[in-house]
Amino acid sequence: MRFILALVAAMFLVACGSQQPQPSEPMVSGAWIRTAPPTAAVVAGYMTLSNPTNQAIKVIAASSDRFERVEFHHMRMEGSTMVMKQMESVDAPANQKAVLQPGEDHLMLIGPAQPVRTGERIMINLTVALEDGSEQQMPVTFLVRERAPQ
Ligand SMILES: [Cu+2]
Repeated sequence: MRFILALVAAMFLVACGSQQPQPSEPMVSGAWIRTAPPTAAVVAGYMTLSNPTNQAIKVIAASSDRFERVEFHHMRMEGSTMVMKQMESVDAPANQKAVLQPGEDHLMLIGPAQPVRTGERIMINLTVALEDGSEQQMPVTFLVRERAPQ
């Protein structure tokens, strides 16, 4: 009896698996913007860009109605000082991820039209360049929150 149940469970898993194929498109998950004081001139955005394809992809531009400008920044310690440097793109090699997270790479969202508020959802449009030279637009909803999603 136990064996039959296990077999049924296995068949069920197989059936579910075939209905939900692996994502074959680049995808963004866990997109969020850190809550900032109303006077903040810049805020930071974070996300994970998954690239399940066999070609490298790069986010080469980002824009949003809510901000004057969106840049890609890399953050690191120089001695005891935290230094931010602008990056040309966010790169996800074939079958890998690009992770933007606090203390490291991030989207620098410059000049908010209005202050960002906890719980608010903000759309940022990413321009993704594929290895073959084609580009695609990827609109991503960022959730404004106080800390990183678990
Ligand atoms: Cu920055």
